[in-house]
Amino acid sequence: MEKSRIDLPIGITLDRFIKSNENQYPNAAGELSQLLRDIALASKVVNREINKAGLIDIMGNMGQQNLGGDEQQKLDLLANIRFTRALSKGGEACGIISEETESFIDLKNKGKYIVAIDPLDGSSNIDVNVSIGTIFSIFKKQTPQDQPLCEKDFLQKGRNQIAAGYILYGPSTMLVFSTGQGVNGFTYESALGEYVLSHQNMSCPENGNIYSINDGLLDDITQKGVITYLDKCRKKRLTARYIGSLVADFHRNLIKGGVFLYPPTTKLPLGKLRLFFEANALAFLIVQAGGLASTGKENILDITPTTLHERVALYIGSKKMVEEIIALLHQE
Ligand code: AHM
Ligand code: MG
Repeated sequence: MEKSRIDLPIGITLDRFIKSNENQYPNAAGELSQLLRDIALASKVVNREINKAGLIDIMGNMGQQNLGGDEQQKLDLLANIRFTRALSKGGEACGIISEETESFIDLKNKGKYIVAIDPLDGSSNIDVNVSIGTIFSIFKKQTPQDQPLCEKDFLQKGRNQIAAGYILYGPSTMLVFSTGQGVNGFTYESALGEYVLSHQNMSCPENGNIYSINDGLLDDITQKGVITYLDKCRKKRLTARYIGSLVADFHRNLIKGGVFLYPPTTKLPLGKLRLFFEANALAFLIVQAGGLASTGKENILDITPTTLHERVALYIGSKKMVEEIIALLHQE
């Protein structure tokens, strides 16, 4: 059954929004609502830590690398601890997999959801006071509840997501999420300690003026169609905008219209971004907002992952722009 969009007034708190949403479903036990509240709570703690990062000695990297080979920053690790702890104590998720850890964690409770999370994305921007983000996906455990949690519970298509969202730690902090009934954005009002609905039923313009790619990759891009697309963008005098924090680049393009590209390169032949921690959640959101997300060959939401940390090429944003990239890649 197609879910109807939630239409609640600007200014309503996240808590009331979640409650009203839940009331539409008489049989809802409130577990997903509680899970979303747990994520929101952890994000407030992370937000506080990010805000004071310049003042105390938690900046800088740890000198160790995570699984993907990226240097782990101290705040990445702190954020990972905060979210894991909140979900573990909350009890609604039975398992969590984070970009920062090799395997999943069995939270050893009766929760029916599993969470995939990138606790702090945009690591190269952490030390320089530029926007960063948290990205999360919520799925249902696939195997029967009484069976121990296993990898199969996590290796699900993005289309199976029950909810997904991100937190953008920018000039203001925002939580943007969807439970499959449109996308809503909440701005954090720190004086009240509350997220407040500020962006109702967000929709991504069908076409846009912005293209976002790391220009330094140009000579390493392995798909001719992408080079052709970028030439066309320049000829059309589109605007190039690239922050290097996926959540921030995505958020801007969602609102203004645009496309984000991270193609396969000679160095990273599968692309850089992780299906499970970055691409899936944003694909779920963009589709809910009327946009599209693709590897160029396949809809992101249709990919069945074979490993937890697998990477994908990512073209995401305004529908017509992504369709044009797909068409050019098909001509190769
Ligand atoms: P991270 O998970 O180590 O933070 O890497 C992901 C980030 C994204 O936020 C961003 O879109 C991309 O990496 C930028 O990569 P690059 O520096 O290669 O342009
Ligand atoms: Mg990341």
